[in-house]
Formats: sequence, C-alpha cells, structure tokens
Amino acid sequence: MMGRRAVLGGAAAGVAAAAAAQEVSLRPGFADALLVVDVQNCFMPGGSLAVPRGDEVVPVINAIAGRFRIVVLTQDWHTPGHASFASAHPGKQPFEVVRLSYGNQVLWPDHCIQGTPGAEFHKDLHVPQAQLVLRKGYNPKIDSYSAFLEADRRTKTGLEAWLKAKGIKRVFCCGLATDFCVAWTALDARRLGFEAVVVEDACRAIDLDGSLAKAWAAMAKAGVERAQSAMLAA
Ligand code: VGL
Ligand code: ZN
Repeated sequence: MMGRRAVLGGAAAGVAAAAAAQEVSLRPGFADALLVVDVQNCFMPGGSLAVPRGDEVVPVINAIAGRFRIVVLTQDWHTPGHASFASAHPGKQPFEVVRLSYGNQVLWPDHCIQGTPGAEFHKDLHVPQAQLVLRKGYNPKIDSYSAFLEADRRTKTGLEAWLKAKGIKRVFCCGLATDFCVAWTALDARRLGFEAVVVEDACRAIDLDGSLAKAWAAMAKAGVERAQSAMLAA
C-alpha cells in the first residue's frame, strides 16, 4: 500500500491529491460545523405547524452529528402572541401573508412558544455533544427563520461571531424546514462568508406555494451545496 508521503512525493502527486480531495471534500473537518435547525415537536407530524415526515430527519441527524467537532442546535422560541402568528392579527388565517415593519411575513399557526412542550426538541434527537443551543424568534415583533439574522435583516443572533471564534469556515445545515429556516440559514451563511452545504435527506420541507423549489433555486444561485448524508461517510 502506498503511504501518504509516497503519494505526495510521486510524479502523479498533483492529480492523485486533487482526485482524493474531490472525493473527501464533504468529509467534515476542523473548520466544519453542523447546524441542526428546529427539530422541535411543533414541526413534527401532529404538531401545530407540522412538516410532512418531519420526524424522519431525527435518525439521519443522530447518525451524522458524531462526525462534527462543532454542533449547534437551533430552537424556534417565540413569545406568546408573536407577530408571526396569525392569531395575533385579527381576521387573518395561517399561511396568509401580511406586511410587517420589515416586509412581508407569512402568518403561521401558533408554534414553538417559549417553555411549552411544543418548543422542546424531538425526544429521540440524540446530540448531547452539541455545544450551543441557539434560540431565535424571541423578539415579539420580529420573526427569525435564519439562525444568523432576524427577519428585519439587521438584528444579529450572535451565531456568526460564535462560529468564527471557533474557527468555522463551512456549515452543514439540516433539520426543519428545508424551505424556511434551513434555507434562510444556509443563505445567510453564504452572505456572511461561510461555505454552506444542505444535507437534503436530513431535512424536510413545508412546501407552501412552490417554496421548496424557490428555496433550492436561491440556494444554488448563492453557492450552497446540496448533499446527501451518505456523502459524509467517514
Ligand atoms: C419555521 C416557519 C415558522 C422553520 C419556523 O423552522 O422552518 N418555519 N417558524
Ligand atoms: Zn417560527
């Protein structure tokens, strides 16, 4: 068997190294973090804002999380009567769109209210090594799909600085929902100078009026990579 040194010193070193790098480019390393987005009861089948087959992400995430040095869990964490809830807008129904101070806002059923069972992580999510639980959406007047920036696009959650302090250059995003919190998180990661990968089979979507196709298109345009969990195999 050819050792690493022999390969690097050989005539075909450049080609071999390039091929190897391609093959292992999705192998998590020191500068990679896994962002596990909103794997919470309200988004599970039977929950108040159920994502179809949302529970299927749990075993996939449990299986890949161990490959990462740094793991962050995000938790949608709304105040009662939050501005993103249809119930806070008389005469409005869930999934209608209204104009708030920062722009258009989809109105949702009440979900992920601070301290309630619906806001807890799925009971089978097993990622005890996660170093950070990042709560978002707690500003009563501002939603926050993204784990980096609230919906006013100005208020920072602090995640950018935290990840940069840990030496993170690339984030792998998974969880719920692909077309809202996962996509907004991946897109903001790109804007803030990170590489971003979405692990598709570790996500599920709401898919409201074509939102899933739109999200993938926006992510492709922004340079977000689309991967499958099997591609992270050690
Ligand atoms: C989410 C809608 C409202 C999500 C959160 O986690 O994708 N979607 N709040
Ligand atoms: Zn929410």
